[in-house]
Amino acid sequence: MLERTVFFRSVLEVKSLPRSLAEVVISGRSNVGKSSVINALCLRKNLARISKTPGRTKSINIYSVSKGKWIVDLPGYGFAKVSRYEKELWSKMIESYLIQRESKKMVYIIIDAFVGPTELDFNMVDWLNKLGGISFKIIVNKCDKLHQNISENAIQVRTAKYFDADEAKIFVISAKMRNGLARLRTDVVKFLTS
Ligand SMILES: Nc1nc2c(ncn2[C@@H]2O[C@H](COP(=O)(O)OP(=O)(O)OP(=O)(O)O)[C@@H](O)[C@H]2O)c(=O)[nH]1
Ligand SMILES: [Mg+2]
Repeated sequence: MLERTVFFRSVLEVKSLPRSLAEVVISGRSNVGKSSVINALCLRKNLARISKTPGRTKSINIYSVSKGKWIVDLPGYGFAKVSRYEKELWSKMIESYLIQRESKKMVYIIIDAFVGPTELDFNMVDWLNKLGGISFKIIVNKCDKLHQNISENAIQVRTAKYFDADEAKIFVISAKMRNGLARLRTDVVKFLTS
């Protein structure tokens, strides 16, 4: 189902978005691999633009899986090398998206396997928990950067503990090597078809 995904549009204003039937959201720190994960999920190379320089995805980029069924690529949070004004603009965009879009079914927060969860990731999870009513799951990306002798299961268990979350809500993947994607794909498709 995800193979036929096409770029839909890029927006700076949440208000300018039309209604949709269902949306899954990809969120995470700048450079963590949000766009790469979307490409990997959709079995594509260049659907979502991968940044050589972090902080590239400055707008909300929307990909249409089928009519009204979207994968949403949010701008990355916490990129150091932009002005405070720009940072605030991005966080406002992320927040208003998360607050306003009623058709979002799941927010996937990507964290970096090598770096581990950062304060910004914990802040995001705290914020979502406090807001309430927004379901989220965690994707641990860039697992190819870890030692081979750490099992995916161990990463899953550890990450669940960090975020005080159910292990079933953790996905351990490498967008680069295209590992661990089957379970994630099934999950995404479920939210876009139910
Ligand atoms: N080793 C490794 N590198 C990865 C993986 N996924 C993404 N990258 C690299 O990480 C960098 C950032 O990837 P993007 O997909 O552009 O990340 P992003 O989160 O969309 O970045 P912004 O849009 O700038 O916030 C690129 O150089 C990717 O090639 C992975 O699974 N393993
Ligand atoms: Mg990106």
